[in-house]
Amino acid sequence: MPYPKPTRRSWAEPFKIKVVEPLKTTTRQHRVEAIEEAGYNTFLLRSEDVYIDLLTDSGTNAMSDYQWAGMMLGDEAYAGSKNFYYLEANMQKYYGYKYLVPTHQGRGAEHIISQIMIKQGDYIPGNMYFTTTREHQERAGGAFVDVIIDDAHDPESPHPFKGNVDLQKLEDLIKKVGANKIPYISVAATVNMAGGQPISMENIKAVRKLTSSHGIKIILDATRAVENAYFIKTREKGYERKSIAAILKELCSYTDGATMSGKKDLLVNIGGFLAINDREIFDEARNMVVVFEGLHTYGGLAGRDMEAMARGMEEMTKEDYIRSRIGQVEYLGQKLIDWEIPIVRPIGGHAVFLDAKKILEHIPQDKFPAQTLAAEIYVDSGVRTMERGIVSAGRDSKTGENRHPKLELVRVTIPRRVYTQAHMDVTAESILEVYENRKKIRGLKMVYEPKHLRFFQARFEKI
Ligand code: PLI
Repeated sequence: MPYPKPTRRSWAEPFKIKVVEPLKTTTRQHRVEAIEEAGYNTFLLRSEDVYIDLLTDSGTNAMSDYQWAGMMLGDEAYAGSKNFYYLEANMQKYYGYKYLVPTHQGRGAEHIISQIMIKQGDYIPGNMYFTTTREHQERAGGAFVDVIIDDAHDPESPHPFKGNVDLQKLEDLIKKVGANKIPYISVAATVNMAGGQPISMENIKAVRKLTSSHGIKIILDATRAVENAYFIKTREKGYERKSIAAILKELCSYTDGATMSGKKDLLVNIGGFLAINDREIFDEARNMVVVFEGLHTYGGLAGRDMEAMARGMEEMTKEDYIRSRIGQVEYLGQKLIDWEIPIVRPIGGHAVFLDAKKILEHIPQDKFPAQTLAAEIYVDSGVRTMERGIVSAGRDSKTGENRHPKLELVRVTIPRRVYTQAHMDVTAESILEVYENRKKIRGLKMVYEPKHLRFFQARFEKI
């Protein structure tokens, strides 16, 4: 069949490929055995057995020649590495916070800020939970309270800013428990578990106003804040002509500090940081990092890793980069929408989220529809995705009961600058194949459940 003429001009990735890593293809029988051996958990597969790896966008980025060149300039001094000072300067330039504490990755920063700011019996409101963030809040004695808008829990709501905080829910919590029991609100940009959905500038400004009047701090989870800035630019009135860099800095300016997983926006394979404006919190954090991560000028990282992060900050804010980054996710998502496969709408920043509840509506949530769907996609094509539903939500820390999140999703996550449009086509076609045979799919039962962050290591068997 001849290709139809295009209705619009195409754009392409703003880079060309200099080094390649061969992919391994496997037979269906090999994959049937591999997933069984992995306990139907895609986290337990060997990467060697995976064809296209869309498990996560965390640490899976392709670095640029500019970043690799910087790796050779690693100053591996134990103390006062020059790469630290460069990273600090770029953090101040692009994020605008005063003080920097490097950590080995995002959860290192979450651990430190939680231990410093949270007391036993405190409440930490947030725009939906993230797995590691909530774990550290609970370990410090706090209780997470979800204050995201209701639209975020509805995969079909077309709200352009499903990451927004519901100000009424936040105000109600402050009234109920008192501002002195709320050390900070944890605001994520974008919201991973909601489907990579952004928060609007108008909303974060309103959160700032409300929290300031009660003396409550805002800690931003800036992991994908650049992607959030892109959505503000393309969706929010008044920001169309502002640069991504200016939007990012404005977003951060309404907050008191940030935890950061450099493994996403910063286009590297490892690294993170805590950034903060308050001098006392900084002094405590700088002291604590020595105990848990490493000296305050490396925080568990090699000098070369800090250099790569600093250079990544310069690349992440480039307009053509971020447009192609989100454009690739959109390309995959739009294909699935055109084929009427249920996904979270609008399409997110870092991933397409399949609505497993709807796709496998014959499988009840306690038989793990999203876990099942991810395993089926792997068997079909070797494409690796991950569960974001009842397994990820875990158990209530007080009652020990399973949490039943409204969203039961499979995340098809796109690493930055790694795969081509053809890989997206192969992925979409595999998802279509599984979707068309969905009635034959049966659920799973959990046969091993780890105590913490169970989704990483839980094991399942076919029913
Ligand atoms: O994986 P870390 O420790 O560098 O970062 C933890 C972390 C914090 N916040 C958010 C929003 C994340 O997405 C996050 C890590 N995300 C992973 C690993 C993911 O696959 O999405």
